[in-house]
Amino acid sequence: MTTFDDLREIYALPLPELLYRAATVQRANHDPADIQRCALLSVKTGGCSEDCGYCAQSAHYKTGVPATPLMNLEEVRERAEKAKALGATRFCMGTAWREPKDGPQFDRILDMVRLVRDLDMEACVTLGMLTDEQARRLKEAGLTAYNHNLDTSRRHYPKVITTRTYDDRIRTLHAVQRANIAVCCGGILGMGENEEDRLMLLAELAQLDPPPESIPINCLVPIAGTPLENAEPVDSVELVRLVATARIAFPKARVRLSAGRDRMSRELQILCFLAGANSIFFGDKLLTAPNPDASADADLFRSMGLPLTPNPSPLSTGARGESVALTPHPSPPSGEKRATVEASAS
Ligand code: SAM
Ligand code: DTB
Ligand code: SF4
Repeated sequence: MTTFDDLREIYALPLPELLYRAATVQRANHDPADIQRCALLSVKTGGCSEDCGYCAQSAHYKTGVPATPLMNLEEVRERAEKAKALGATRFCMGTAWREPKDGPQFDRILDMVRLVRDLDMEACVTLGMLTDEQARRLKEAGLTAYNHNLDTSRRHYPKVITTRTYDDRIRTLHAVQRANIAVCCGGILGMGENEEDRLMLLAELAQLDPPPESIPINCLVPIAGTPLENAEPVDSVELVRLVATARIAFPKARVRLSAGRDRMSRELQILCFLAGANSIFFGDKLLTAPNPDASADADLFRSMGLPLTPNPSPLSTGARGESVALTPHPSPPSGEKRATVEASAS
């Protein structure tokens, strides 16, 4: 198992060596042209009882995000079909809940999972804390992965969230694993933690058995009205180092470059992909915050010379193991386009 000391050693390598090792691990375990695109939908927004210091949806802060009821199935179906047509291979749904209550709302979530699976996409949900029985029912509905982030190190956690503990989070991760659902678990950079805290988070992830199937690395999207509204942006090279370290420590995982891409240059995002990130959220909105829009991401992929198909080579597989190709390959980038230096989104 990778320890904190191992991680620190990897992280501190000279950057060219670190990137070389990360790219080597990447190529040994993945098709380097395969960057998964996941769609994200907030199926129940706002009014959450937790006090997560980064979150637009906490009822503890005045963020201007109104609480809305749980979406109906038809709306979710429409969004999922659209996402699939745009090339998403995973559909992720989030709720602003501390935990789901059993009853009609949880039953509707199960139906949402079924409808996404029936569209042949991977289904992921993030609903807060779960019981063993809820995890079992999600598995039965066909859930591919459960997203539940540890967010930061154990020691930094109480500075960000007071309404639940680190061990509460770990208990849910274990319930998910007992139900044989893949774990999607990562964190947020830029919440006042230092580089050691970030490595401590990776060390916690390394203790999960099996290790997470996917690791979202979010950069804080500062939300006006939350305690972290004025947090400093994350240093770009620190982000790249962390992505590369995660790639080396978790060779098989999808390392997902998650929130915060709309404030990253195209070049920084590309550096993260070279460092081993192989998944993004796409669509112009995350849960409540902005994300690069479809045309910015089309530019990003075009500039890398990567096709916009969900599975660009026979090495990659679709939601249920089969190869799928939904859209034609784009034409290769023009020389003029490649020479342009510009920020990717905004
Ligand atoms: N309520 C559930 C929970 O907390 O587990 C699920 C929804 S919650 C919004 C999903 C994840 O989004 C959080 O665990 C956090 O890591 C991430 N997140 C929330 N607000 C964010 C922000 N402003 N910037 C970056 N990531 C954020
Ligand atoms: C994750 O790690 N990042 C996504 C997803 N899992 C659910 C959420 C990002 C939220 C960004 C802030 C917002 O949209 O409110
Ligand atoms: Fe609620 Fe999740 Fe936001 Fe925390 S991160 S306030 S639990 S929606």
